[in-house]
Amino acid sequence: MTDSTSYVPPKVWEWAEDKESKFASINRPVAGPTHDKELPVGKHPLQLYSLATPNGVKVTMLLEELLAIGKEGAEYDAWLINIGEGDQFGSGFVDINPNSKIPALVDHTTTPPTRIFESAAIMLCLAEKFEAFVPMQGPERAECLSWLFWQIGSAPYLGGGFGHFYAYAPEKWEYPINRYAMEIKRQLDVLDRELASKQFLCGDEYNIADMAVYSWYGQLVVTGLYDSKEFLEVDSYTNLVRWATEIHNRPAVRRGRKVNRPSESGIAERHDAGDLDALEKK
Ligand SMILES: N[C@@H](CCC(=O)N[C@@H](CS)C(=O)NCC(=O)O)C(=O)O
Repeated sequence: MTDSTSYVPPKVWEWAEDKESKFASINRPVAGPTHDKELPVGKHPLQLYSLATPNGVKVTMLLEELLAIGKEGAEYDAWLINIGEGDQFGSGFVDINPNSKIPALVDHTTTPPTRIFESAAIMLCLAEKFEAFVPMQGPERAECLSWLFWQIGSAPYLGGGFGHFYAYAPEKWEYPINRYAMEIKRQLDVLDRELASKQFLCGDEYNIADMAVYSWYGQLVVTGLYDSKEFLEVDSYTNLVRWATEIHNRPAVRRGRKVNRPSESGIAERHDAGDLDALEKK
């Protein structure tokens, strides 16, 4: 075990602003807006404000899957919220998500428009609205919601825990890396055992639980989030890799991953199916 520092917590915690940290410009111990900024509104019924992180991609995957099966009401404008620049603290965004995290969606088919925040809430509301990718009743629905909520409870250990200490913290500390690597390998084993006998998490039908879990754990084993494929020996979870690869290669999933991704492999904003078609032709 590496040496720990001799840090003794003070009686009352104080915010020591760390200007060096990768997240210095966005980490703060209070909520609420930092500046006035209205959100843009496009022409479609659904307005998404997001970024192509695993939490953001879940929603664009679902929207692209809905469009792929002909649900025209799922047409959407996707606006970029650059969390590195602090866009999540603009007054308009805080109005639709007081928690200042992407993704957030506004459904303009209701009067007044309905705001939805938290990725799983957005997925469930959309799947129910379009009666697709969620079983509407019975044990199948219970199983789907169980895995959907499992993802929301588990992924902070992967991103905020393992990913933070393995990839982003200013130094490599053995204690937190061990603690979170152990938990992530346990979670990967949970999924691998479950997928040994099933095509998808809930059986034969692909649904929002697969999309949500894929966006974190599937991307981890296929593309290697945090450059950790070797460290976590992700290839040893063969059932998980088989399931993740199948989802990764779905056309709608490929499209969804590119939305709100300001880079050569993606588009910063999406206002029309043609925006993604043009990118695929490049
Ligand atoms: N439980 C939330 C988590 C959302 C979340 O953590 N979003 C991150 C990006 S992946 C974010 O917006 N971070 C900005 C910040 O923390 O200021 C969900 O599933 O929607």
